[in-house]
Amino acid sequence: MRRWKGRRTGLLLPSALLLFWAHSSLAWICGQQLSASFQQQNNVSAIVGGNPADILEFPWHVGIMHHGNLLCGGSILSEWWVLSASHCFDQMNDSNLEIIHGRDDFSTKNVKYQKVDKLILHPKFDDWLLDNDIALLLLKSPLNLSINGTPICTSEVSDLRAWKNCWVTGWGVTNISKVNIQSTKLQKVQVDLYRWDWCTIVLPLLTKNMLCAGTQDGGKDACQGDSGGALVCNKKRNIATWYQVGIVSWGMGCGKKNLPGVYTKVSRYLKWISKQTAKEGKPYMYEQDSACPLVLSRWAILFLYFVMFLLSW
Ligand code: 4AZ
Repeated sequence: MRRWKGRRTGLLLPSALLLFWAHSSLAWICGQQLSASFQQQNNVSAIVGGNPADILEFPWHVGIMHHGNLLCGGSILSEWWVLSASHCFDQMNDSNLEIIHGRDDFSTKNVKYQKVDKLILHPKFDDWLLDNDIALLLLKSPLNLSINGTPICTSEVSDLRAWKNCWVTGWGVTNISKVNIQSTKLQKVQVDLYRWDWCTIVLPLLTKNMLCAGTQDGGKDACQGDSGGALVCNKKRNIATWYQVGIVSWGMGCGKKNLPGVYTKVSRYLKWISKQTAKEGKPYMYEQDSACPLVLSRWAILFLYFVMFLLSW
């Protein structure tokens, strides 16, 4: 009995340290959404057919500002890096670019700003086809990662059938008939990923670096101003973690039936991202498609609390 008591006390300290590490690391572990409130509300029409979103649901979403105006959306990849679309920055240098993060309403006073140090556009970006529509933004100082500023995960998985529960967010146009009206409150909408072969029938200019997503009846879509924002999904075999599958890129109008929105296919660019980020001395590592990814979810934390409870009892 006494031996068990001694062992128990010996286990208590490592467990407490593990718990402390787990809690503090949750902020930088990617794709974790600490609010479990992906609710459907059907009373407001926005992003085009969406609903208001809480930043705790999409803590990786950022806005990219140019001279104080909202230019595009983006997503946090790490404390140093933001992912967005190349076409947002056509013929623009990196001066006067800033990101806003940590808020779902960018009209509120305490929005957090962070200056951009370097803009990296894809060298093969085609501004006519919008092929290779991807850009990396290196920040001047690192982000303070927290529950309302969390990186999104990326993965090598290229088969779209591996994904479920896909959402797109943005501060873009909410009503196609009022193209100048952008939303100051972040909007979210759920969309389905479509097979590339089907997409090319309705959108013949699609390249292999693009994917298309929408809904059967139309009416739900990203729109002007949402560009650069993330299309995120869960893996069918891991619904606790969010991955960025696409970047809002283009479309023929917004929310039209049988004309889905077009997104840059992120899995085609993971090696490019790794190379660019390493070159700048701030390497970003994406998830290899291993059979057993390390997922430190809130369930793991709860389990650790349970172990602590048993040990201290
Ligand atoms: C745009 O102009 C834009 N419906 C973005 C997405 C879509 C259309 C236009 C998709 O930024």
